[in-house]
Amino acid sequence: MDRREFIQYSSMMAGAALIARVAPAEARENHAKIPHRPQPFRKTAAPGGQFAVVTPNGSTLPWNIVDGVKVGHLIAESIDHEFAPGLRAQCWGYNGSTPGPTIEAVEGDHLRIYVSNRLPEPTTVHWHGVIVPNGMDGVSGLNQRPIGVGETFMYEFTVRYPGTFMYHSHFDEMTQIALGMAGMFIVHPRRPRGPHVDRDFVMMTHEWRLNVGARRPDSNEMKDFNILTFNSRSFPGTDPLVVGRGERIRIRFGNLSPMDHHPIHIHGLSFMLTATDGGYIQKTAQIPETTVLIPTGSTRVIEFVPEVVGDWAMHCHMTHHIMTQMGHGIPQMIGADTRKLDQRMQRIMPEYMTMGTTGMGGMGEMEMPIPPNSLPMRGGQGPFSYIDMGGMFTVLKVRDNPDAADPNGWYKHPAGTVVGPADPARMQTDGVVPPIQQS
Ligand SMILES: [Cu+2]
Repeated sequence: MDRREFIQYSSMMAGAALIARVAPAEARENHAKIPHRPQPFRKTAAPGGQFAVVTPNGSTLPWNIVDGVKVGHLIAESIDHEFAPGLRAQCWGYNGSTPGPTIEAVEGDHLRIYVSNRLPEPTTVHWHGVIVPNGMDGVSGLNQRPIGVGETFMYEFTVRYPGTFMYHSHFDEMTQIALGMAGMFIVHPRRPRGPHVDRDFVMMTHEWRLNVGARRPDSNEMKDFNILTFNSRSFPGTDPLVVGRGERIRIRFGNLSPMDHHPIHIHGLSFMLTATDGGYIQKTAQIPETTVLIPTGSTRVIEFVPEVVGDWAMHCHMTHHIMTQMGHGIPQMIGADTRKLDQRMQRIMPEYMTMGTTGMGGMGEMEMPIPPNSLPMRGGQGPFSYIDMGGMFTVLKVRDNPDAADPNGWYKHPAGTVVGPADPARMQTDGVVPPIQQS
């Protein structure tokens, strides 16, 4: 870091220390408890007792049945979207949300989907992975003329194959997808395949660039994304997934991020990769994993039976994808000797202390003031202390009685099952000598 940047950084931190002293209450407000909405009660949605999919933080497109045809209506429009409490932006989506409502159908259904365009520019909808007549595929210029501002087009097709698909704009893709014009498209098989699944979740991953203070994500960004989301929500704004021990759980991931793939890791279990947007994987070819890579423009379906109750982390394993806005572009300070600087600064600001010299842990929870409409660098409050992950992070809550469980509640550990400071007497018995602390 050059001298000018260093002074800039230090004064930013100094300013932070100063304001933190003045307004701790407001700062705390930004880390307020997140009200998690309960997941809708499971209902069967397809033949063979197949349960409806649940889109955490999202919804499912309602159908009108007209002469045996499932009729739906997507409205492409600008929306005021909340990524997490404290951060809103003007995004584009469908029917008031991003991702748009999950489309859920059954193999063989005949669908008629109206698309109305309330955006300031044309649009189309492409049914990603769904095999449709060529003129219904939605690629602007290639398969249709774009849907003009204020127009409504009618897509109509039969869903011939079951699977986990997506839908998204195929006009001005870079802008419209980056602003949130995407959704999941699930087709249940007419006859259930494989073991019966008790809960079926839909999680769309996405990435955004939202400059601090801006009201609209920057759709021109190519590589430096600072809001990472499951179903367009960033932790601590993500709903947890509440499941039962011994139940068979399916999670269908999709990725329409502009540029990045997301390796999604789940703690406390291993799962099988059972399908992609190209179809089902033969049982003998399924792969056991604890992390599944969701390439952009793809879906990946996993199934598992959790054996161990508890609160298990589920997150993208790219460490910059579990950070939020304020965690980027900060100079490396670890090991810097700032005593002289601190002394000088303290003459004018007695509380001044340069931060980050021992690492960045806990910085998300410090009562540093953050600009209005922004997220701290990471994290949210956990049952023990601050959770140092934000962004593409949520919690899989495995319970013995999931339907009665409080989605806001944390797992209550049986006595003696939580790690803590070692007993010196036991250490001595075990021959463990504590290292001398370096200062
Ligand atoms: Cu990621």
